Amino acid sequence: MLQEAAFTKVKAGTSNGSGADLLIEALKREKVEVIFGYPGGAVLPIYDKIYDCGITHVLPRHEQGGIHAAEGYARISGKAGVVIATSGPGATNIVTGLADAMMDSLPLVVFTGQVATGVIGTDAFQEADILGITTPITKHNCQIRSVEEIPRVIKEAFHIATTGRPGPVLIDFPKDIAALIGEAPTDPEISLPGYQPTLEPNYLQIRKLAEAVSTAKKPVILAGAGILFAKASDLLLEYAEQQQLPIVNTLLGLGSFPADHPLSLGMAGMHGCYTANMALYECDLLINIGARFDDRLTGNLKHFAPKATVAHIDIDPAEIGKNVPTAIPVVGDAREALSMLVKQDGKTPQHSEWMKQLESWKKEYPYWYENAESPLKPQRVMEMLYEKSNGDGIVVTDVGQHQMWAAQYYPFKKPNRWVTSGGLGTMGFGLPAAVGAQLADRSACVIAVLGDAGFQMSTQELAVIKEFNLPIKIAIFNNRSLGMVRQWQEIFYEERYSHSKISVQPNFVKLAEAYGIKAYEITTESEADSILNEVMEANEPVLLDFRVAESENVYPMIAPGKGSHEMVGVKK
Ligand SMILES: Cc1ncc(C[n+]2csc(CCOP(=O)(O)OP(=O)(O)O)c2C)c(N)n1
Repeated sequence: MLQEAAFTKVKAGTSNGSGADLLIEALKREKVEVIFGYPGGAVLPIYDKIYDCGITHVLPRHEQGGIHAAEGYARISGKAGVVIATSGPGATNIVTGLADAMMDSLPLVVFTGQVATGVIGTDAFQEADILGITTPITKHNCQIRSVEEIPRVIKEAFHIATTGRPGPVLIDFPKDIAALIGEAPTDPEISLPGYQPTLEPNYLQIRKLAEAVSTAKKPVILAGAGILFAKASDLLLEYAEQQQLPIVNTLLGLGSFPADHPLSLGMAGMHGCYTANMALYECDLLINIGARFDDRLTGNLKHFAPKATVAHIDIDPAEIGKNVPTAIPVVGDAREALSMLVKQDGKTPQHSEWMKQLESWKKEYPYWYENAESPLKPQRVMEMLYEKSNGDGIVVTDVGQHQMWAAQYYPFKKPNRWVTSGGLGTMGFGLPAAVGAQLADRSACVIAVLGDAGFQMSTQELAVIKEFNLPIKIAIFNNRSLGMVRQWQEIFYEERYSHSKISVQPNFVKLAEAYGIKAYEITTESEADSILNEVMEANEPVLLDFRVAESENVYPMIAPGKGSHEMVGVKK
């Protein structure tokens, strides 16, 4: 029931206050520690309550930076990232981040301000139909219609964002409802009959899979980010060791299995390693756990895993059979599935020939490059970042060649040390995502690996890094070009470098210094060595402008339209 007079006779189990009060209360109930938000007219009633609410508020310098920071926070903390943006341009500025989070299954709860209910639909000042705009790129979205429903809608939003296959949820908040006084249940029941993710897999399907494993001669597990969301890395290790199953990782699944384990074959896909791609091509049983058979992983589907019986464990039934015909579908949570699999009896596979083959590929065809003192090789820089951070950093990347070198040359031994924009491939993601990652884990050594072009899409977030003294090591792989585009133009467009070389670039060292951040330009390996020794442990942000070779390409590579066995640039 709406009422104008506040704080009169509050019934047990109910709260009384403005819509904005109830929003803050609900966030506290969800134990939200940080809000990434940007104020404006439509969210002023909410910002008035944020002023002294006690929750850390981070003001990005662009709303897109705020939502990417929330994604980095969600990826590392395992909790939902919370974003607030005002109506109209504030809301439309977060659209890319929503699409990014949707593609990479990141849990976000996003609040947008909306014009007052009385003027919705009149093209009022700063009105945008954000529900219409974001319907295909959110897991769920809705508009608040009354004060009473606020606690329930917010509770549902956190539930939907973080359970099943995680994803972004958007709540549109009209300004008048944020200001209106009302009464609502403090901890309402939620009932979502249309949303009941299946967690426990069907036992018969698990039996079928266990039997397929016991008779396989060339089995392989493809481990995706679903393992990380399900916090199932320990069980993956136990199962892989029990059955002696080799593991291939997707880009987003890196870290779900220790890269230095003898059963690890490394990353597959367009720039994955020879062994992982060949294992997918030659295997007779492919067990996909929590990956979505993305085209950058599979290459041409006609040639993908042509000899394999495919099993696919996924919490999202829509993923199973979407791209690859699947003989053994298993719908459920990866942790539940693995805990059932480790308990199955049955012979372990007799596959010593296969294991020998994989071992010899690993030895013969590792990632490779030709080093030089100058110009500095980007692969060497990545190796040095690995060495100087003892392989224990959180690596956050932007999108492009540097992203692939980071995936290749920073072998993750633990889960949740890797933040990258995989599905959408969003330039401008890296720097703000590093902000969120560092806020999620204050003591970690966070390394932001960025291209010079992607860095320029979100440089304004240097201000946040300085403001919170986040000790992020910002490593720019500066090749004075849109490197990945340049590489494709070199290989597929007869070296016609159409708008991929950057002729005007700011001095990144001076730019960082303008924000009060220490910075170094680095041109040789020995310079890199001494500066990294000096700054890696620093308890303050540092920007490193690595002047890397301009025409270095990422290899191996599966060209578009080719199968995973048709890599070029493999070590001879
Ligand atoms: C927002 C956005 N625009 C365009 C692209 C297409 N794109 C992919 S990689 C790339 C070049 C990136 O250059 P840089 O940031 O310098 O990284 P590098 O490849 O040189 O390591 C471009 C333009 C994209 N992924 N995202």
